[in-house]
Amino acid sequence: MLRLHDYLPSANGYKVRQLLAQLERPYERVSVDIFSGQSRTEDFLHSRNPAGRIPVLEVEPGRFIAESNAILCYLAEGTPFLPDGRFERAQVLQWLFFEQNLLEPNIGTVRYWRLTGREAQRAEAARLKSAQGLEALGTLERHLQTHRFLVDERYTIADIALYAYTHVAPDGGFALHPFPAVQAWLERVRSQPRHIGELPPYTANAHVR
Ligand SMILES: N[C@@H](CCC(=O)N[C@@H](CS)C(=O)NCC(=O)O)C(=O)O
Repeated sequence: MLRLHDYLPSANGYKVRQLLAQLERPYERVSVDIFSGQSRTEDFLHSRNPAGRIPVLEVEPGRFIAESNAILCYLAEGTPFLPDGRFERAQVLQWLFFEQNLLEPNIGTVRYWRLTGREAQRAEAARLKSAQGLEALGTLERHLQTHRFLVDERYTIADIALYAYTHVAPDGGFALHPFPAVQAWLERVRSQPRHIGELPPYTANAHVR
């Protein structure tokens, strides 16, 4: 049985839960309280993920994969969520790398800082990341003006990965009304069978006191 080491409010974890639900793959969820340091213990760092982060998928006892988008690729192999063609697969990777390089570190981080009381201490960094997050939304908008889904006109793990932080961007102060094609795409993603719905809010211990 697959085991997912996870923190429910994590949008990176949400991506994996979303794909597992759509694949109808049973799994055991192992809760990791990242704000009490459970992903930074010696055991976690040495046996699960040397980077000290979730999500981590345990594919069989003692074999672990970290990085949400690597986990998506592993699970989607041989399914309609990852195209077979070399070109289409590279396009999926294009969007997965874009997500990790330009979307999650900007939109995800500003949202996290804002929702957990960390933004005021990092005002200048937040301003820069907000500008870069808007640029990432502009990139998505440009592509989605002429495409129903990110790759090959069908729903793939690229859509799952990009949806995770884009649908909660307003929590980070990113208004979505200037991006109508993005909004329409979010709706198309939400209407896919077995969509798992909302991302749970941060736990109380995520907030700085
Ligand atoms: N690039 C990684 C990012 C993982 C990540 O940043 N996870 C956060 C939760 S969203 C975490 O575990 N943070 C705990 C820590 O840094 O101690 C991925 O896509 O999985």
